[in-house]
Amino acid sequence: MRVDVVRAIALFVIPLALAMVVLEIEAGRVHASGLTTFQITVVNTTSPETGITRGAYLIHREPGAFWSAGARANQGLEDIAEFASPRAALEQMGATELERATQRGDRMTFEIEAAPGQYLSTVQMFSMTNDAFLGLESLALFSEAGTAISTTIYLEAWDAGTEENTFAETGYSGAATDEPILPHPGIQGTQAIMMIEAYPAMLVAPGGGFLSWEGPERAVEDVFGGLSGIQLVWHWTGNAWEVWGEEPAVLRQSYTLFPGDVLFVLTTEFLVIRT
Ligand SMILES: [Ca+2]
Ligand SMILES: [Ca+2]
Repeated sequence: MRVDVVRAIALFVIPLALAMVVLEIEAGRVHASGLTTFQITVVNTTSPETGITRGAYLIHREPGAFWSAGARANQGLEDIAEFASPRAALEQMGATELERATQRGDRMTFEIEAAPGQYLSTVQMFSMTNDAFLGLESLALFSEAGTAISTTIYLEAWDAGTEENTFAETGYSGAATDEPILPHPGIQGTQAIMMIEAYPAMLVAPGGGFLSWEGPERAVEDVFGGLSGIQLVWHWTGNAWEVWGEEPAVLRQSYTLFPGDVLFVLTTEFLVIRT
């Protein structure tokens, strides 16, 4: 039985691969819709231990759009670095809020969607400092060939250059300064680990095809909701095919997809399945 399944998968995967090659030709259109999901996890490894507050991330096309080493801080960065307020970054730059990771060992996870040519930048404040921040600066999310990148980044502390570093003597508000963004002189070494996992979209040609789920754990409703053309979805349980639904309404019930799950999808339309 298992051999038959493998053979059947091979018969469908080869035509699917050809379909993907054709689709690559239309890469501009496909990529413009932002088909790659990235799951990003930040782990607090601060030393000495402190909190990483809420902040913001920005997906952008120009390197340095949020911040860059050696430049002056904009309002979005300054407000996060000084008092953990992402409001200016959200309102003036179109950034998105990030959650906190309060103690060493705490982790926070968020997801983004991005297209080739886009960069990711993040900013979060260090508790118990004047204007120290944890940040990722303009990470290219794709190779020049357009392949989504999974990677691990070791983040260090930066000085926003907008306040004197006098926290131990005078408290949260240091005197204003006008200095460039530089590595923080008082907080050295890795302060957080950021793991970035790319989950590109999957494609099924009209007629149908097998799908090996490569995304994170997901409710089927979130994956298939909004797609049209689906006639039938079967799920391989390990020794038999189980019918999951004959129409999208059924698929919007309580099934969950796990990494490695194999599906067979019968469809009348070309499906772009976002992970
Ligand atoms: Ca400073
Ligand atoms: Ca200030």
